[in-house]
Amino acid sequence: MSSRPRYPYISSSQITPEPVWRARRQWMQQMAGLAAGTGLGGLGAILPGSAAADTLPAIAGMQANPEYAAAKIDRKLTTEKDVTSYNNFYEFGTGKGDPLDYAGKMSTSPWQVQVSGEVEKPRTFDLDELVKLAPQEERVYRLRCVEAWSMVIPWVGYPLSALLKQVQPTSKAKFVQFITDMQPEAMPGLRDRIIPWPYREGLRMDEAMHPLTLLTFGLYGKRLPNQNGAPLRIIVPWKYGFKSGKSIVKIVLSETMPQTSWVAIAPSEYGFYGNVNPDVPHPRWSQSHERVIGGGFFDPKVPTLKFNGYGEQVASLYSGMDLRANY
Ligand SMILES: Nc1nc2c(c(=O)[nH]1)N[C@H]1C(S)=C(S)[C@@H](COP(=O)(O)O)O[C@H]1N2
Ligand SMILES: [Mo]
Repeated sequence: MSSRPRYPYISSSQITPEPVWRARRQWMQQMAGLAAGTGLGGLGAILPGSAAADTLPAIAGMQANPEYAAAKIDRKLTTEKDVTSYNNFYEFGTGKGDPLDYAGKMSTSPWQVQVSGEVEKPRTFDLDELVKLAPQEERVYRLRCVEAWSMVIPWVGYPLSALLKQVQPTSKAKFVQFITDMQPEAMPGLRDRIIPWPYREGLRMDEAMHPLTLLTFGLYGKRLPNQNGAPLRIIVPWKYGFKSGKSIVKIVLSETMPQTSWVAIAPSEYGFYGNVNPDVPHPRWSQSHERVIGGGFFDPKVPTLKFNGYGEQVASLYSGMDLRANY
């Protein structure tokens, strides 16, 4: 994250404009269909290249929710190739290509998630049980990252609130912490002490319960590839990428603000909130503009939007807060 990407630009030879265009067009058609009241299948059913074996059935059958999906996406979807080959997952190394090269060895089945802390009903869920909690929704979001680059990714998942409601947070629950798995045999990055492992992230309770905060199982209608955080991760679309922990095994609710990895390492650079904000530069780079992954070397950067463009939905969570002090 703080280290320079090894190959910061995707060369134009890696871009496949036609499939991008096709995916976007099909997405728009799906949106139009839904707006017209037709219940179409999920992305998994319509996007090209969705290998049936990789499709997560209960998720792929979900329907898109036009309220959250189409309106904010005024850019092309990032190609599946870029989404799955240009990653941050330091357990597998700090290079953007390391997760693709090394995450294949991570074991993702069986998988359980333990939910504990300030809850009335602490419980350990099997992955299948979590998939079954899914309401009929599927959404597309932008993900932005601290390096001031961005992608538009058709994530597949459902609001984290559906899971949190199952365990009944106590009145003391003010924060939620997400803890990533540790598999020393499969994760060469754990030998480097860049992060006090395991990777930990967190949200305030109201952020975690916000309908835009997604418990994510897939992308492009398929199960998450390991490098993107299989078998489940968090996506918080109005925050920088580091807030979205991958390959989560524990969720802990607490009364006090939990420790998070990046705040522990570099508190002056990364705050607990991590809200996308063009007015608050990172100490080592501006956040006013972002490079769109998949564009050409000479494509101009585009202006970054406050809260990643989701201000209408989330700004009220921070009313009265100084977002410069609480970065
Ligand atoms: N466990 C874990 N989760 C993580 C990271 C990590 O290194 N380890 N990197 C974060 C950062 S800095 C970013 S930008 C996003 C990248 O997600 P993506 O590779 O799916 O785009 O994952 C976040 N979640
Ligand atoms: Mo990041």
